[in-house]
Amino acid sequence: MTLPTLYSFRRCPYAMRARLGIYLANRAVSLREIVLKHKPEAMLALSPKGTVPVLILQNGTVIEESFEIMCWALSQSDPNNLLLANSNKKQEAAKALIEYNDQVFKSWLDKYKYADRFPEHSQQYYRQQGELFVQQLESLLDKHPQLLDQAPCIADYAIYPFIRQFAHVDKAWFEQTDYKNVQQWLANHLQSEAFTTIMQKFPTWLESEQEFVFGGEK
Ligand SMILES: N[C@@H](CCC(=O)N[C@@H](CS)C(=O)NCC(=O)O)C(=O)O
Repeated sequence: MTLPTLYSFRRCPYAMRARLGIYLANRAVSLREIVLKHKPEAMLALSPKGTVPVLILQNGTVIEESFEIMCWALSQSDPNNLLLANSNKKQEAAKALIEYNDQVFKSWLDKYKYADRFPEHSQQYYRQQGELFVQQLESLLDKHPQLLDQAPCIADYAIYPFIRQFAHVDKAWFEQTDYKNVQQWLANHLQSEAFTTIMQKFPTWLESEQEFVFGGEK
């Protein structure tokens, strides 16, 4: 049986969230680990915008946004109710958090991480802009152990790979902050089986090489 093909890059937070969605939905895909500097022609032919992740379904449909890949996987099987069925209010809240992450926080994160490329402001300034989101997450996590409830939902999985990057820019700084809830939430997710599984290493896919099955029934 042919499987959908996922073009992925291990360290990309968008690709991490796609792999988390696929893993948590027990979907299997054929994973092609790429190198961003040498994107495969086969991928660019189907998705010229040239970002990962990209999922190619058996019927040729191309899904080239990480959040949509999560939704595709979870709409088929969602044993942990990550899509928050039965609560429109929480679905809206999850969507708003993910949108803020992708449209606002991510750009401050990039500037904080690569501050030398953005000399208009100091690295500390960029960090402070990013912290506005971290503060929002901290208050949510004051109310419950996950962003919107007792159990994690799509927002937790879509967002923590980015908070991980933010924390890793200067680990010593992050660890001494007062964001105790975010620290604990992040640490729990990073120690989880889901994260360990999605971070396993795959050899780089080259046109001639074998693919690797990722995910599937546990
Ligand atoms: N909106 C896209 C963004 C994906 C994205 O920007 N991925 C980065 C890697 S983390 C990428 O592929 N960048 C292209 C490059 O660096 O050449 C999504 O959600 O999938």
